[in-house]
Amino acid sequence: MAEKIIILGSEGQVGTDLAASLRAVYGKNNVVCSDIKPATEEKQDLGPYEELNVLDRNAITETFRKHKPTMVYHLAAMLSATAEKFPRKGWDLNMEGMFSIFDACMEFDVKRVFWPSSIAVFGPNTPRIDTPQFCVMDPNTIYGISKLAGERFCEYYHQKYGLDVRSIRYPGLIGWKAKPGGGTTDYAVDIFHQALIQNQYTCFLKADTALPMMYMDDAIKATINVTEADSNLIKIRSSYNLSGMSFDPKTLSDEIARQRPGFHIDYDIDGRQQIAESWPQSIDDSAARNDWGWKPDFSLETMVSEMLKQLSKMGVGAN
Ligand code: AKB
Repeated sequence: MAEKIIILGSEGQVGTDLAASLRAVYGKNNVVCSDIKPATEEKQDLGPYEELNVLDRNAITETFRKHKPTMVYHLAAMLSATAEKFPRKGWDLNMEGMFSIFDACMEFDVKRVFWPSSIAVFGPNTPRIDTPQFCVMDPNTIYGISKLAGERFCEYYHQKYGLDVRSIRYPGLIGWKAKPGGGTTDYAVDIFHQALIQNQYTCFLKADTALPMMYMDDAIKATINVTEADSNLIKIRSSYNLSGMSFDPKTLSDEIARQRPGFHIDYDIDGRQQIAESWPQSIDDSAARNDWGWKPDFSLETMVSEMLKQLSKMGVGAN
């Protein structure tokens, strides 16, 4: 049977890249994009698009009835920094959104569901270097708490109801097609825009705050690979640790300056520093490597060169 895919949250940072990749593989009409943002002619030219609020169960039922998806990627969520500003809204969107999509997947017999978790599930008492797959998890942000609860429900829905949910813990993601919104790791995308615009960036995290990061192409590869892997290979039904690279703002800015002489970084630390300090610095992803063959392609050097190249092509910093 031909696959029919629905992406919830397709206008976000991951959704934008994922939609393009899935449409290239499955054909544009077999990938339905949906987001709370209104439809535009431009979006509809790229393929089917539904304006959809993941908290609106009736609208979700209608959309699933209309498109009969075989696979669902549920990406709609509020990220760490924004959820700290709007805790109740963050909790409701992240949890209720997940329940409404999982329930619709059960009702319409969806074959597979992808739901992203995050390094935010870890907390101040988690080992911060090479963070193990299984360890103390005591997140102290609303986003992290909702992601950890979500992971438990992924496993629960799989064990109790047989829903085939797959999940990975995204590190900070760096891509050029869309900007992130409201995360603690957003500096690692903004820095490239500012490097091209004014060869200078003011960072909201301290110079030596190392965090796990990943180039978007690797994140999309992992997302599609874990969702399409044979069911018997998916041994962890909560969420897989995933690693690409780890760096701090100083190391990233040194590499940008190497590739773009004259670039310099300043620091003006804000509340996101506290969130970053509760997260791991690097991740042990051996379970993902062993179970479904995960392997990243991009290093710090190749990621920086791709980001500068692609954003320049888009005209960022021109004139
Ligand atoms: C955030 O910073 O909130 C996200 C994440 C690590 O999940 N990028």
